Amino acid sequence: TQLEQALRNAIIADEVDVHFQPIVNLKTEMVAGFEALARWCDPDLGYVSPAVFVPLAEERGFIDALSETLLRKAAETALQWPKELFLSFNLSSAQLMDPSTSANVLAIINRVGLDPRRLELEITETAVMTDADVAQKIVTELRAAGVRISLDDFGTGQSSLGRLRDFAFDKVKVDRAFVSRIVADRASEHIVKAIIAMCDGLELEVVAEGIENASEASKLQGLGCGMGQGYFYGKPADAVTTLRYLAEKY
Ligand code: G
Ligand code: G
Ligand code: MN
Ligand code: NA
Repeated sequence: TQLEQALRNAIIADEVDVHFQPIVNLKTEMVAGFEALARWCDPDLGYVSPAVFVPLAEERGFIDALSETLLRKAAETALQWPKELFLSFNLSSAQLMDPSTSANVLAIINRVGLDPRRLELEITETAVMTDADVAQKIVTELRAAGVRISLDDFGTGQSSLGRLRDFAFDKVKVDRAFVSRIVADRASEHIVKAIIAMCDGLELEVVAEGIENASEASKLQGLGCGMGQGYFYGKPADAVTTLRYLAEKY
């Protein structure tokens, strides 16, 4: 298709970009790290969402090429940040079914010179479910190298608490569907409260996603949520804007 060809060309021409969204420590409100988010604007097709082109690359079998470009760019940018900030990068489900993913990821950051302990990989429950044995092996190899693993979009879709027990995660990202209702809806508040308590017990860090205003932020602070992310703290921004943001904060 036209879209597929345009995307293939954009990868070769190095035109797919990476933006960065801050993830903050909710107690100090200091930036702890950034999530890398792919951005692509084609001259003819205009802005295309990663929710469209990531699945397309998976389907057509070139997610490795796309992801390699994105991770390389993201890691190069992360080297310009203060050393303690982490880089959080999304892995797609197809990558969690491919046993060579762990070696590929480690080779890329090694080439760039990013310490694996500064890298976090976000994976979804759906991805883990497809082939749990392969996913488990990939995650074990990455964690052995010091990379941390986050469970993305927690609480929606195919949530299973058994997965938290059986699978080695470091962090849980609470889906923004809960956060966006946390002020108005008691049920959402109770659910988030329970997730935080459970994660405390399991020694997992918690990130609340999609915080858009001060009342959501203070509610989550009151519940003892460790970390937060959302438009209230910063929208995804390009590498240069991100550096400027850091310069103002530090
Ligand atoms: O940034 P935005 O809300 O448009 O992202 C839409 C979806 O695309 C989200 O689910 C996000 O996780 C996913 N996404 C964004 N960047 C990447 C990426 O680099 N790799 C993968 N696999 N998914 C990404
Ligand atoms: O699936 P994943 O959680 O990786 O998707 C992250 C997406 O959420 C990004 O595309 C980002 O643009 C979007 N996002 C980040 N913060 C907010 C927010 O505060 N509100 C909304 N509506 N979307 C957000
Ligand atoms: Mn994510
Ligand atoms: Na998410």
